[in-house]
Amino acid sequence: MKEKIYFNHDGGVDDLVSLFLLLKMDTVELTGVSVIPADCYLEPAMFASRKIIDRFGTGGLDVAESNSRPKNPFPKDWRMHAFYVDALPILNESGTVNAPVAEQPAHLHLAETVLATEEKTTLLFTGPLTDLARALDAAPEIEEKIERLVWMGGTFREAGNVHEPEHDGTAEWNVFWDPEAAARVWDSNIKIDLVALESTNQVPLTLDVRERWAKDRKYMGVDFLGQCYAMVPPLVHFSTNSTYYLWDVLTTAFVGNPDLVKVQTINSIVHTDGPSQGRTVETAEGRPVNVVYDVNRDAFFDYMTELAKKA
Ligand code: AGV
Ligand code: CA
Repeated sequence: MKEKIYFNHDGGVDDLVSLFLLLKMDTVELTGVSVIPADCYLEPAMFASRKIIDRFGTGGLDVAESNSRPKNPFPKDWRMHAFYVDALPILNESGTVNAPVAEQPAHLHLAETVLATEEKTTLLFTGPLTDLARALDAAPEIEEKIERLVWMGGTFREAGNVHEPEHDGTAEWNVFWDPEAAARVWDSNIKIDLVALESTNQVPLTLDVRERWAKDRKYMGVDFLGQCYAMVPPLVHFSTNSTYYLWDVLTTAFVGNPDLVKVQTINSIVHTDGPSQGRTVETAEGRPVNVVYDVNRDAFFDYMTELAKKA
């Protein structure tokens, strides 16, 4: 039987590519999609999501809008990316947008979808955890219907990827945007699989990957990958604040093919205040999380490119 997946994302290039790849996996069934305006603006990210579902899906999915708010907002330049994906000709050829907008806000849509699904649901989150924290407060009974949470977030390395005033650089952005939400989920009994910077650092966007997608652009889905990853800066000489990694796509690929990675269980807490807010720290008193700390890089890029060829 196919694994039931509910996907909450925040409209970045790799979030939207993740949605596309999920629609191409025959081992999973998407039960719901929602969008949180964290690393995106909501309107273009909603349109892009609905158009990706129309173009690459088989129908039957609506998309819910989050009304969650940040503690620490994302930089505007990064949030603009959703406008570029939404404008791609490949998503606008039909001139129509069919996938409906859900009536409920994302956190209630999540709760309703999980309760309405007979089997337990795997939650896939590639942005902050705010909608899950709010869903748990609004409908605590969902907890026992959640198989596990797979989240792109956190790191146990010294260096995170937040480079902001008043912060010490130890956090990963999806935790930093709303540290309390992560702490709320840590407080639950949900099983957590964390795709942390340890593994995502091993899959930067590089020029050889772009060249590979360019060579195979005769496949519509591979052309779509190439167009999307033309919008963001690759790793060339050294990593900068804006260098792009395949953070969320690795997280999504882990759901479809867990053999790509290595996992280790770590007890951890989340810092919610001060200059280290959003930092995930290993400590014996913490709760267990399964950390994806290593990936077979070549097998990962092969896997996602082969999925794209099915489009
Ligand atoms: O921290 C990684 C998360 C992922 O969910 N996001 C991007 C991915 O969607 C935030 C982020 C960190 N560095 C970034 C980010 C960058 N250089 N550009 C855009 N987003
Ligand atoms: Ca994201």
